Amino acid sequence: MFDRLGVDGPRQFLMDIHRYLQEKKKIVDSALERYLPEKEEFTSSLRKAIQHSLFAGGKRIRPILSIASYEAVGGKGESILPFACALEMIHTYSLIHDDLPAIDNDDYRRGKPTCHKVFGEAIAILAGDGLLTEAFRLMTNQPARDHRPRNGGVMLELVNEVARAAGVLGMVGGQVVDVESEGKAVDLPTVQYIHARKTGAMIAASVRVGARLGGGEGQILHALTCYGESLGLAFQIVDDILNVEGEAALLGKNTGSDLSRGKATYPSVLGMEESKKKGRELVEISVDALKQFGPDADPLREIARFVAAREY
Ligand code: GRG
Repeated sequence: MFDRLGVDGPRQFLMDIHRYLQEKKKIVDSALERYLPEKEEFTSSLRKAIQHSLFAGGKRIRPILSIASYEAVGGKGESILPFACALEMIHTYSLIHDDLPAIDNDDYRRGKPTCHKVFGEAIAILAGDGLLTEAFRLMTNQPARDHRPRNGGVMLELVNEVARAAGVLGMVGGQVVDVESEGKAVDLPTVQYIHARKTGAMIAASVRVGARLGGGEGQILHALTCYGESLGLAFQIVDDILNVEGEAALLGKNTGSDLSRGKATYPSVLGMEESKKKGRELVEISVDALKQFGPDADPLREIARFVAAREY
């Protein structure tokens, strides 16, 4: 098996992770369809722009991580789904805005023309704003029964946690330093700062929200936090590597843009081989963090390895 982080040779799979990802993606996709307001309820251009980006074929890694984490701690049923879908809405908003001419100016995303290419900049900005806001409506709009989880009061804390990961202390804050670092020589702590916030915070929050909603606390939550943070950083390192070595057709977006824009990335600071080594170490740390868990955490273990091996 070829591994994106440079690990060669066959390995034993704990489960069929591709089937698992497909099944969970289907569940997330149909929940997203259900949770969007009815088509009569909002303006057609906005609905079309949101649907274009939301259903363009994303991997759904963040919602799937939240479900896998929820199930790893014994969570049952569907109360995770509004949070899982909210995380995907926030992620999709960030991609729409990231692709805008004022930021990365990308023409393709998820194998399709970017939102602003199809609908114009104004509608793309508003589609992103709409998705971000819908995410918070969805997280706070659940039936009364879902407002009484085992550890009462946790719902408000979870919404706060998602806001923290998405906002100035997380994704948006990291993105600002990313934009401001373009074309400059940056050091490793700066790249780590950018990656941990721009990408890592939402991935770690996805894992933590799933765990907390499923009733995970104490040592269990601590271990899953360590898993999520290491995996989040590894995810963006692989993304950096794919921007150099990946295939645009598989990725559904253009490659080589980081170099041409002088972006702060792991390969630009550490070089390709060291970046792969760092990515491997982080994936190992994330899998090691799950030592105390049994087979219920196998999906999380295999998702970490999927991240290391991903081609898209
Ligand atoms: C407010 C104008 C304005 C911009 C904000 C916050 C922001 C823009 C951008 C966040 C930066 C960002 C896009 C981070 C995510 C980077 C990343 C690894 C994206 C790819 O994620 P995948 O591989 O994509 O999970 P799919 O398409 O599979 O969902």
